[in-house]
Amino acid sequence: MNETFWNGHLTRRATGDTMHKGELNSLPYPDRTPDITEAIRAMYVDGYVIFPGVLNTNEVALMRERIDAMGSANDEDYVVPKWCYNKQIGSEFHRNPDYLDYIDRPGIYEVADAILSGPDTGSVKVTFGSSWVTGAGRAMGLHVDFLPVHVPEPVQCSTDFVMPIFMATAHYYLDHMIPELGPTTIVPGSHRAGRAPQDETSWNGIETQAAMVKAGDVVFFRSDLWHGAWKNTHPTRRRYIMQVAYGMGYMQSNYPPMKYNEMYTPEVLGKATLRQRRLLGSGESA
Ligand SMILES: O=C(O)CCC(=O)C(=O)O
Ligand SMILES: [Fe+2]
Repeated sequence: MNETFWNGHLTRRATGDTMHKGELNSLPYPDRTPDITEAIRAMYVDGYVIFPGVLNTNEVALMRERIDAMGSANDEDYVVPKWCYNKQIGSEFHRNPDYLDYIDRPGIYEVADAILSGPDTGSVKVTFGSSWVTGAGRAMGLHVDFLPVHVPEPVQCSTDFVMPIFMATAHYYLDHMIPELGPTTIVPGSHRAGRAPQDETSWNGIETQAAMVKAGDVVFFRSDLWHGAWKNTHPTRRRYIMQVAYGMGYMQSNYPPMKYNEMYTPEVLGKATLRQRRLLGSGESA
């Protein structure tokens, strides 16, 4: 057998079959908004935290309207043959001021800042975002989004090791989740595997569980946590989410950073606060 050189960087986000089968249990649902310290702790212990009721009913309706207005007016354009309805629109933070409403929500922003900013690695920034509507047939096996360093499990699980968080994503849910709508699935604590899932749906005896959230809730999770999505089997309804991904300052964003403000519309430049400008990569100090 050939010895192949591996430079240690992430190779695959998942390998083999990582789709949970059989019954699906729900993650514990919080009875209140976590305070910032609790939420930060949860990001290191569980790898995720649920913020209930981030958007109120009107804001949920507005976000759904905004998503419906995006992209092609022809719904058929998003029907992928032999798969599902899949409308995913990348967030144009530099063009559309509406996105500013969702990048620095109180509570979530402070947690993102605490886990991702560093004195020498730069302050937290928004790296990408998307609005995503998915219909019947859509499912996603467990995977990691980003894991820059594979860390052997015994090291990860030793009490004095802290794996930094390099990226974390906030999912805004715009439906009252039921299994048929394909909730996001999570294996709590699985970031401590230190690797991507391989033909498995549990870690350390902990099974895949569903985020049975309500419309307006946010799930914030680190990018090395094993997660996916349960299959949407609803005959008519589609699931609406908006993603806002945050990264450490060093990371590149997939939209033009605000230091190139000539690429920004006057509407975004006129509306953004200092905190929002920094999240969009203006390079200004606080
Ligand atoms: O749709 C979901 O609930 C999960 C999506 C996801 O994990 C991804 O796009 O990487
Ligand atoms: Fe993912």
